[in-house]
Amino acid sequence: MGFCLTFAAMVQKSHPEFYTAFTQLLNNKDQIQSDILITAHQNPDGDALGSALGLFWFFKRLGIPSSVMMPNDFPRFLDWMPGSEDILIYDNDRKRGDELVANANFIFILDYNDLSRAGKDLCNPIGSAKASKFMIDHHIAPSNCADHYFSDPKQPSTSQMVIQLLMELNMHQLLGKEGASCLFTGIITDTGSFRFPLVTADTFKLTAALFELGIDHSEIYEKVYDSYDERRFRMLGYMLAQMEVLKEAGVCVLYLTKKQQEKENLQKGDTEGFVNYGLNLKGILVAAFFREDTDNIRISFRSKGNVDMNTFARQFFNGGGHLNAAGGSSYVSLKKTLENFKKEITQYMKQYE
Ligand SMILES: [Mn+2]
Repeated sequence: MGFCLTFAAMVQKSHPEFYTAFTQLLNNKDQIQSDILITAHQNPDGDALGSALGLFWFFKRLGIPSSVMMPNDFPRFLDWMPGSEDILIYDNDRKRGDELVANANFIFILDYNDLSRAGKDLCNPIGSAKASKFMIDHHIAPSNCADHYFSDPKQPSTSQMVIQLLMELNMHQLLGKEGASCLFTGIITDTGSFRFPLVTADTFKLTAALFELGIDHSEIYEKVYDSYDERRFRMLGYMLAQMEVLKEAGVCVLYLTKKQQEKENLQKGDTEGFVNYGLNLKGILVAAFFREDTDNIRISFRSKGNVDMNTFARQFFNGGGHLNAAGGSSYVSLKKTLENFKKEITQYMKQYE
């Protein structure tokens, strides 16, 4: 294909079953009767939206009808993404959503590894759907919920996996500027703009291909990162002013109370990325952000180096994720949750001393 990735794990070699099934789908495109349904995880982020819309533009230019559906709404700083205006939000139109799931012959499961991540209401319809399911995902330990797997936790984003797959097929040109812009957004948001450890030479080679498709990277960065509204900026102020630092353990504790969020009329997605500020402090290996919700506390964990937040989140906070980025939840008060966290993390960090 005139293009050489550094790893031996080309999709065709590493996931031959998926590659064959995907190729067959494309070869038989004229027989596809109903929209291919493209889904991603609840509380969709840049990679969920980016990978889904990237695939959508590819199918569109190939003449395959497809629909993108998200379990719930996505943050406003992503609403410029080409195609985002046509995304069906399951929470807003369940009837249409159920129809799409029931009628689909193919469902794509993007950026999630277990149907529960599609939310408690959407996971059952997808699970019992007759469609053949294709998973493209980079989370650890996928559950047995798809028919075809392209699952690789060494990949820094699902969007990178999509561009890799299409390049191997030498069909990535079909993405156009629109699809390429979506995939670029997924790559930068999931890699902290190319700084996280899973980024490799391949990330840059595949990103170069997106540049060749005409993306305006500066404009995309501005849209994604210089997009705070006043509400979000003030919220950040509250959070930073009340942060706690456990110097010895190298941990930064961030939180927002429900009251504070209500005062600024916080919207879903307004705190996206807040947890990362904790890692900007010198000497900090772990940042944790606690957001008090109506009936639980939503938690994000970030870490540096080999500090394993996936295991920590699983063990203590009903969650999981990646080594350096995980999430969880707590069902006791914020005060008690913070106390529990400080106690457990202080103990947990001793293994890294
Ligand atoms: Mn992702």
